[in-house]
Amino acid sequence: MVRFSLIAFLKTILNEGLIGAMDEVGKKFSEGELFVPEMLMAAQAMKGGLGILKPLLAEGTTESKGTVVIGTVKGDLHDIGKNLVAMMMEGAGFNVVDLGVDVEAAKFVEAAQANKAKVVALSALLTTTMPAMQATIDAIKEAGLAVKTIVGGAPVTQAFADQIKADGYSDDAPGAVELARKLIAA
Ligand code: B12
Repeated sequence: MVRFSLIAFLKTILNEGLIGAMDEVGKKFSEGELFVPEMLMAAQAMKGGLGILKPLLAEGTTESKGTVVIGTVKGDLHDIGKNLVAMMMEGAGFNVVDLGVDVEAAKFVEAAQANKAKVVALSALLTTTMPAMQATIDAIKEAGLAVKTIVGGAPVTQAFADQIKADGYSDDAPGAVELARKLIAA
């Protein structure tokens, strides 16, 4: 009971405090009211907040549910959403191999092979880097890996995920965890 309410509390901090504030920053950037330095400051604050939440969310999980390789695709430096997905995956008991940002397709393939990953999770925040998701999924299929691919990030949609033949899409981090669970069980 206590654990349940702690998780609900952490989710409120995440969704209403951290992510809500970041949405506001994005809106103000679009409207020309904030600029890249302010976005960077907001990103630093978000990272600090996530650093505090991460150990609390991971508490109490023991047995690994399998390995998830995650990264932001080639050309893209945004990592807040990716970090959030990684953190929630860890919290849910997955072993997470985080390749960071600006990750080449070949690196995803290599890491998935080396770590016997069950899921490869790709993040992209720019419309210009969405094609790198397609290139990565193509490379994974060409390598013949028995791994499920999931995609996400603000510009990504279910239709785009279907188009590039990803196994799954979610618009948020808890959804990403659910997807990974379902795909592994299937
Ligand atoms: C912070 C930020 C930055 C920071 C990034 C810092 C960092 N360490 O990440 C900095 C300042 C570096 C930056 C740079 C740029 N940015 Co920027 N940035 C943002 C901003 C404000 C917030 C992004 C964010 O972190 N959101 C919060 C997280 C939690 O949300 P999220 O990433 O969407 O993730 C959630 C879901 O999408 C999902 N998810 C994410 N990944 C995955 C993966 C999987 C597998 C799954 C299932 C789900 C999933 O779960 C997450 C949690 O719920 C957005 C605006 C916005 N509101 O999106 C612009 C935005 C993405 N940036 C934009 C732009 C244009 C740029 C620059 C080109 C600016 C410039 N002129 O230099 C550069 C690009 C640099 C590069 N090559 O990548 C545009 C993109 C426009 C477009 N359509 O392509 C946006 C939309 C701003 C705007 N309104 O114009 N940016």
